[in-house]
Amino acid sequence: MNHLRLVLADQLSASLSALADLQAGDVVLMCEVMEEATYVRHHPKKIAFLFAAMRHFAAELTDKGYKVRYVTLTDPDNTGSLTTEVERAVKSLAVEQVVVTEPGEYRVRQMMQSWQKTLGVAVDIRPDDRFLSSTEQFARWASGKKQLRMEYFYREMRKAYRILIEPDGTPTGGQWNYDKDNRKPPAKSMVSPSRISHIKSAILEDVLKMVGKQFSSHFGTLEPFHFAVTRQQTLLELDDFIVRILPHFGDYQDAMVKGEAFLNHSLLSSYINAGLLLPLEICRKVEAAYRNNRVPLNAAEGFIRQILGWREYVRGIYWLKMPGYAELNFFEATHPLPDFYWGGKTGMACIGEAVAHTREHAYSHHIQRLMVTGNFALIAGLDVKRVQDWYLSVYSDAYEWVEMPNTLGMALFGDGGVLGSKPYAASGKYIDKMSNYCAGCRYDPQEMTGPTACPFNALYWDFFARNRQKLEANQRLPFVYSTWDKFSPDKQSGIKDQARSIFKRMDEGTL
Ligand code: FAD
Ligand code: DLZ
Ligand code: SF4
Repeated sequence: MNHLRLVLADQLSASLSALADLQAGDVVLMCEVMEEATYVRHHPKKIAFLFAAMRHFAAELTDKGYKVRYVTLTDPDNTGSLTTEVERAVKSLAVEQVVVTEPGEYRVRQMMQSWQKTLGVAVDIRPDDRFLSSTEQFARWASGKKQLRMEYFYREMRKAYRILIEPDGTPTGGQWNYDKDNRKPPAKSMVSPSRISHIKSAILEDVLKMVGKQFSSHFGTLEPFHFAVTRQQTLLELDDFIVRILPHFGDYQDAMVKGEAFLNHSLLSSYINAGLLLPLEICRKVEAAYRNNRVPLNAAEGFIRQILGWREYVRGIYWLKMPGYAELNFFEATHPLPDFYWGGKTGMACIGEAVAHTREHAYSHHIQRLMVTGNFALIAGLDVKRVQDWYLSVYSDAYEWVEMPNTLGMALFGDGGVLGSKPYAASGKYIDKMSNYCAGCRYDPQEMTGPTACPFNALYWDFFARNRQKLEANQRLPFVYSTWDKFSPDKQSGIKDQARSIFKRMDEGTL
């Protein structure tokens, strides 16, 4: 029986379940399709990264002797969608069964689940065992719990995989979490460590030319292009990160520095999410580096927590809560997305910086995503769907399973507390402490009202005042409302007037 094995752009792993038991006569199908490249207007760097990595992966399979049907975007016969390309292949190859690995997006799973009926062919949807917690295991962990806190899930994962666990079952170093040693403000004159670069292959050059022509109207610059596009190249980046950059990862995890997009972050998320690197191999290598005294414990544990903890946890939440999760909007936030998210002019140096990094690299680091663009969207009440579309399209690592819980849940508190116990709202003072942005800004983080007051300050208080009914009972916000109530009526109305003026300037494009 001949099988058609579909491999999606984010399934580029030799160990993929859809490729297990590959037999002579089977065909691997990979297709670049316009529908996937434009259902949100992805950053050109993300499209080029995925198409080049797909082409390399296909070439590696061909070299190993497998039959691959690779459909390029500009192939005149390309019908433009995953469904119609699977249909075309099923018909022309007289296939009896389609084998796939479950996709990372609910939308794509719905699509796959319809194929058996609409295409009249058996479809075998296999679990994605590259993740370390299956959707069933996560559901079991979540079952009966009032609160689904990442920290407790993470401890279970550490025990299950015996990562940073001593033979007697206790956490290495005696603690589960070393965050008290992490998250320092930026050191003076901090710069990003250098990164290794790769020689561009002919495959990559072709893709860059094609993407440059086809997607020039999408937000973001295509070149210079710095991504690794083969497993070999991503392994080089991983090893280089562990040796040179990881030792200071924890210390400056939350720091933000003008002109420095990467600092000590790994830049590995796009590779992990596309399947070029596997989460378990990364955690094992990082643990080995700690045990060989090459990386301190706070850095190793902090990094492993991101991958073994946060990454698996957000994926668990996504599949546990979908499809209803996508419809949540706890604060009924509907304000249109201001132009400055798309590179329009703004005097807010922090936003300008985060958006510039995003445009140039299809990347900004976690704290910029959470505490700058995310925090602004939260306290300004920006439309949750538009904000999610923005995050999904502009970052090279974005797929709905990871983007949605992070944006809707973590940054916007749009799920009302499924993922976080309180909104990550912050005033300009937090950004001033963790960055050197404010010194070069038109606004002053110390001022609450007036034309040069930092917009984050009044919006912060206005957000809590506006949403008092929904937040007052939250046990983790004890001081917010008592502080607000201590403000004089004049101060309160001054803040509200300031917030109104900020919204007006935002809508006029002069903020
Ligand atoms: P590092 O800081 O080096 O972290 C190491 C790794 O840990 C990352 O590569 C990633 O695999 C994992 N990780 C860290 N934090 C998270 C997290 N919160 N959720 C899942 N994995 C995590 N991450 C994505 O991969 N795709 C997204 O679409 C995405 N959207 C986000 C949207 C918002 C609003 C926020 C606040 C965060 C988002 N994140 C997303 C999480 C995080 O910001 C990125 O994983 C990280 O910035 C990627 O850069 P890095 O590889 O240098 O990460
Ligand atoms: C993100 C993306 C893009 C830009 N293009 C393709 C494509 O042409 N072919 C493909 O198989 N997948 C693509 N993807 C990824 C999918 O849109 C989707 O996000 C994931 O496969 C869900 O797991
Ligand atoms: Fe951002 Fe406010 Fe600082 Fe300006 S003053 S950089 S707007 S936090």
